[in-house]
Amino acid sequence: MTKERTFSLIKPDGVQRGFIGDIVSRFERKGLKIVAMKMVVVSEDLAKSYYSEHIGKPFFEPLTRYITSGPSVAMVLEGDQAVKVARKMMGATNPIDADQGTIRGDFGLHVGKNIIHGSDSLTSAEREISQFFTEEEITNYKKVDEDWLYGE
Ligand code: DAT
Ligand code: MG
Repeated sequence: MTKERTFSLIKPDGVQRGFIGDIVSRFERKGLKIVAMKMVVVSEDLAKSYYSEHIGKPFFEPLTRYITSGPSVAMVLEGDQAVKVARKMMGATNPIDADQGTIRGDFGLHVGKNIIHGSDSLTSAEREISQFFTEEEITNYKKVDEDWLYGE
C-alpha cells in the first residue's frame, strides 16, 4: 500500500450544476479518505499560480475566468495511490473523450467546463495542496472502514 494525498477541486460548474454531493459520494464509496475540504472562490492570483503551466496557451484566459467565476470545493483525498485513482475517476480532460462512469464522462460536454480538477502527480499534489490549505486545515484520523479496505 502506497499511501498518497492528492488534491481535487470541484470547479464552479460542478458546484452550480449541483454535483458536489454526487462527486464527494463517489470518492467516499471508492474508499478515498477526505482529510480536508472547503468551499473557496479562487482568486486571479491563485488561478495564475495554480495554472502556471498553462500561461501563454490560447485557453489560459477563459480558463482563468472560468475557475474564478464562483465558488469551488477544494479537497484533499488520501488513500492507496490516491493520485492515480482520483484521476482515473475523473476521466480524460475533454469530457467528450472521457469514459462513461467517470465524473467528466458522466457530467461533462465541453473541455472548457470539465467539472473537476485532480493533481496529475505527487509533486503537483503537494504544490496544489499547499496552495489551497494550511497544514492545520489538513486532518489526520483513522477511518472505521480502513481495516476492510486494504488487504495484506
Ligand atoms: P487536466 O485538468 O485533465 O489535468 P490540463 O492540466 O491539461 O488537464 O488542463 C487544465 C485545464 O485546462 C483542463 O481541465 C481544462 C483546460 N483545458 C485544457 N486543454 C484545453 C483546451 N485544449 N481547450 C480549452 N480548455 C482546455
Ligand atoms: Mg492538469
